Amino acid sequence: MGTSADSKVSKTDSATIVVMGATGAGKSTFINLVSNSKFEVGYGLESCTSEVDVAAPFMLDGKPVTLIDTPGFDDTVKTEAEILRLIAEFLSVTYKQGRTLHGIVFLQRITDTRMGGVARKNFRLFRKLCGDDTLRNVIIATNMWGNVEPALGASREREMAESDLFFKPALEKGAHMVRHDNTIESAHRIIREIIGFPPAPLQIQRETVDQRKPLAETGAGQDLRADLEQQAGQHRAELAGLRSSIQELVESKDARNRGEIQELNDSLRDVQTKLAKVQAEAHNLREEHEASRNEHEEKIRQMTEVMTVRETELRGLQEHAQTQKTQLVQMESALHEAERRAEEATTAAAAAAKQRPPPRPRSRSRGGLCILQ
Ligand SMILES: Nc1nc2c(ncn2[C@@H]2O[C@H](COP(=O)(O)OP(=O)(O)OP(=O)(O)O)[C@@H](O)[C@H]2O)c(=O)[nH]1
Ligand SMILES: [Mg+2]
Repeated sequence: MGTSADSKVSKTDSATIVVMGATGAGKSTFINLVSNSKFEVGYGLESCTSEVDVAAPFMLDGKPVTLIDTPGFDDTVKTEAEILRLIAEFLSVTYKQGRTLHGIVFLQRITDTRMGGVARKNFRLFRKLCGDDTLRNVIIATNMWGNVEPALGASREREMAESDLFFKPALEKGAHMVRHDNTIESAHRIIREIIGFPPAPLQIQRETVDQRKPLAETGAGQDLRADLEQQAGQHRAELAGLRSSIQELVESKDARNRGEIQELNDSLRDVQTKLAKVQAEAHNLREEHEASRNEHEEKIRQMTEVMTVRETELRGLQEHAQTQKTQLVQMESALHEAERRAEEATTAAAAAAKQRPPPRPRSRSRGGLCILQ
């Protein structure tokens, strides 16, 4: 392929891993568990993480690992287009800085009774972000096993893995599916596996950086645009239906229909609001606001600078600890050697003492006579 992307390797000898999944899938909990971060964790229906956030790096197998927290596409505060833009901008800035991802953890609750439209759309957009080539760097981790009867969980897991509508196509292209039991050991197993993958740029990074595509023209952007157009089409059809029903009732000039006309007018306003929202979102996706993008990119750059400094500090600490360990080992071995030599000297002295002939009786001379004692 020979693009600039191919020549980019992980900037530092560290691993960067993005954690994704639906709102409430347990992304922040997973990150807090391994990195000792204090990201807010949600207990209600509202989304907790509405920004892309960098966790404190931690060491695993001698390598600093940094996890990136992301909001779900079904965020309750921001629209899908806003979330896509947030994630895409973060990925594009870090990629420009030469930081290539080791992989992605996609968290999926095993407690979800149905992989409905929202969950499927979440995963579809996720796949468009990654592209097929980087699915090898993806681990789909099912969690919340403690909240489901084991046999039921296993049957859902099978269904997700074997259905064309869910994970099967991604698994066939190299993604892995594992269980996460919310323990640090399980999180480490997942991260270790990802650290073992060669870092690879995601499709959205190649598109926005190497091919300089605007967000709306990327695979994920086009997918979202098509979805928004379809929603707008549905709303327009609904509006047309409502208008013609209202027209008929008005033309009948029957006073008894007044209540029904009122209800239909309320529904009409409701659908008009929904249509306006969808249109605004489509506009938001198409429009690139240079000033706000630059401001946001600057924020990300500052965030990633801190990330690099923290990784370097962590590596420095690790090296310092390693040097101290080596010195301690050297001192211990010198001590053992000194003890061994002392023991050898004692043994040699004892052996020499044994081999020495008994001392000849000493004579004492007294007045020229030798008196034997
Ligand atoms: N039983 C169980 N509960 C979990 C697990 N992971 C997360 N939770 C709970 O699920 C809820 C949501 O977790 P979060 O970590 O906030 O989820 P999130 O994906 O970061 O959510 P957003 O930031 O809103 O997108 C919290 O109440 C967590 O305590 C898990 O592995 N097992
Ligand atoms: Mg969160």
